[in-house]
Amino acid sequence: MARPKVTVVGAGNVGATTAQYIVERELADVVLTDVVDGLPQGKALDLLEAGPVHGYDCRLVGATDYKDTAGSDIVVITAGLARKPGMSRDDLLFKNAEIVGAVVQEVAGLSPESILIAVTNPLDAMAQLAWRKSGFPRHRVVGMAGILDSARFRTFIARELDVSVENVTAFVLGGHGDTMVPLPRYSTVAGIPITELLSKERIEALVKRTANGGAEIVNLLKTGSAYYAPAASVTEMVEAILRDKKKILPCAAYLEGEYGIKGLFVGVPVKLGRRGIEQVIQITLTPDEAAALKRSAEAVRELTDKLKV
Ligand code: TXD
Repeated sequence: MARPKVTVVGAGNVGATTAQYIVERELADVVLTDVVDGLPQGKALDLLEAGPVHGYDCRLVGATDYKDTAGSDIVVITAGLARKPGMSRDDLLFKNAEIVGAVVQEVAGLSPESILIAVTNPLDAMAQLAWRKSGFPRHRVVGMAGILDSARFRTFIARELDVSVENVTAFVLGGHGDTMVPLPRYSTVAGIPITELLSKERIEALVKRTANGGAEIVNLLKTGSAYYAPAASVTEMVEAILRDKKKILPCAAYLEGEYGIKGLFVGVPVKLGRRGIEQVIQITLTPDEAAALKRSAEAVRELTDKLKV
């Protein structure tokens, strides 16, 4: 059986690391593209040459030309600028909109049945732009953010309680940014809500660190933003789709009334399988949580209004 094909657009930190994780798990053949000639070719060849050592047979191709991407099952879009210290995700809006718009125009025609995974920031607005430009149905365009945000929250909870990260689940709603909405009562350690295990003050501190998790890394790295955990998060989505796992994951999805939000990409729990977003999972929110989600959606709406998408 032919292996699935995944295109990763943008051979920078997140894109190249995503390509690496995909082939290391033998999920798909990968086409890595970028505008900088030599970069995707060099990284793809280098990764291909790690195959004999790691023991994967996946093919990797690097290209600056989109024709190699034709017929992809999934297209991951990481092309764009990343944050530098002092920049917000929203500062990237117009430049990255130009880049993502051009990328989608190229890939949508060549892979008309593909599922698009948007990664470029500001995430929710870029996912919405990708959806509009592609003309794809809403279940085939999804944004990566919530898995990363909840992975950060899970890390901090596990460290705080000195338990395995495997025991910790976390629930994060909302846009990818300072207004994200972690839900402590649905975040658990071996099924026990963290509200039973940690004081309100400690939970608030961990929530705050989660919301600032991206900036914490940017301030340390100084010349770029996080990429290992982001790439791992994208890879989990790729796996859920290609292996039809029907996994419930927090992702940016286009809402048509779910959670009282209409016509906007916002982070919610979705079921990811071979058809893409197979279901938006709805839960009842407390009035405070609903208000926080509304505020988060308004912050996303401001950006999509600016882009007129
Ligand atoms: O949670 C999330 N969604 C995110 C998002 C987590 C981490 C990073 N996030 C965002 O992803 C970040 O704010 C950026 O907007 C993107 C990519 O981040 P990365 O860290 O990979 O940035 P790099 O290393 O600068 O790589 C970007 C690459 C670089 O090689 C450029 O040459 C290329 O994108 N690029 C393009 N490729 C193809 N086509 C076009 N037009 C193009 N323009 C730039």
